[in-house]
Amino acid sequence: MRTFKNIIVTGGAGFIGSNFIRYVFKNTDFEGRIINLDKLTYAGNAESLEDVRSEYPERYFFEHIDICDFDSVKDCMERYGADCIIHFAAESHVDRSIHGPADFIRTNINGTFTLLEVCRQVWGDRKDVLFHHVSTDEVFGSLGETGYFYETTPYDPRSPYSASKASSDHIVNAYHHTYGLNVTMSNCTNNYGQFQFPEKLIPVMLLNMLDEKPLPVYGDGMNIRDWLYVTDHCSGVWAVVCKGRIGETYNIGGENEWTNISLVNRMCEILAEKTGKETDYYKKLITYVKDRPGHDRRYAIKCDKIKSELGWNQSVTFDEGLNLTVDWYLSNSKWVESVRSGEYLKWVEKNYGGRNK
Ligand code: NAD
Ligand code: TDX
Repeated sequence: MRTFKNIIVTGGAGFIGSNFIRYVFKNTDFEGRIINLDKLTYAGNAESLEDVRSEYPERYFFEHIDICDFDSVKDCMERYGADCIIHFAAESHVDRSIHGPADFIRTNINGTFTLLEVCRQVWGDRKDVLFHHVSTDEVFGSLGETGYFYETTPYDPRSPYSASKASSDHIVNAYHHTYGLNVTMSNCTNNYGQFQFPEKLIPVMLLNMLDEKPLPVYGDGMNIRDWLYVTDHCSGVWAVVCKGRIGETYNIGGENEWTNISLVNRMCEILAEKTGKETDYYKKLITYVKDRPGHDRRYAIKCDKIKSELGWNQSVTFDEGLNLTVDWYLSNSKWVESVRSGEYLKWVEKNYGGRNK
């Protein structure tokens, strides 16, 4: 079991990173400090961790830094004496990568490379340190009706997003094999839960239902995704960080496949139960729209390795997770509005000196 004193979490103001930081403080026996290193792009919202900031003022720190900025990352690592980096920061939305791939290449590839270079310089040959890289099942490509992605499945990325993540995975592995850097990696399926930016399927659908707007289902709605509740991803990452074998990759999955259209229908039912409206009131909003170019048909992951080696398991069922998620969005309309309107940028300006420009 590895222990660390000063962990840098990159992308800690994003959806999974913010849930991860909260998870580690509240659900593990970690006693050290966490430094949230984030550029605060449109997807980052430091306010998502306001509860953590006020509960752990001596142990939680925020650094407004771009992972592509070598000098600032190096200074941050040295100032805090970081002995672990858990790397979530990325451009993460496939649709955006189709419309504008440049940021994906810059952050996901050059940013990961920059972090690794800093680690190599600052850590040298130290073996009491760890670089954990958070990646995705999308690097494996697209499945037909049968089969699964294993850790050994050859990479076959097909969108600018997945190609940039695949590239970063290879660079991480290269730093392990070539320079002996202590690394671990995890590749996870689709996450959902609180604080997810309203550009991904579940929050888009939910917020459109509430606003009585069309529910845009791409193509024939029969694309399949494997869904995992975000805190189950967090516990998986933490298990790999603490116990995973150095140089190894672990798949993390929900074992919970849904076609997009069945999922949207299920969300209509859940919301109708909560609002007292007829299910059809929401279902009539479903609108089939033009498909995403190169839309991967099916993702499904086998995660036996993390289960048998590290004792990890999912703990939240899909119905529980969807109910928790819907309840959270219903009672956090202020967060939703601030993210949608850019109001949180004003908050950042007030709290972090207006550097989020
Ligand atoms: P997100 O888009 O919600 O958050 C990304 C965070 O990274 C934001 O806080 C943003 O400000 C920050 N960031 C972006 N560019 C940066 C830069 N240059 N320097 C510093 N910070 C920067 O993403 P997410 O959904 O939380 O995903 C986190 C990680 O998990 C990503 O690496 C993603 O590839 C991976 N992943 C996501 C999912 C999913 O379903 N969302 C599934 C598997 C893996
Ligand atoms: O409005 C929509 N309508 C729709 O039909 C949106 C936003 C999505 N979709 C479809 C496309 C996908 O088949 O729903 C599915 C899920 O789409 P996204 O939420 O955009 O996720 P996906 O493209 O599967 O990628 C996600 O999972 C893997 C994350 O965004 C990635 O960061 C992660 O690596």
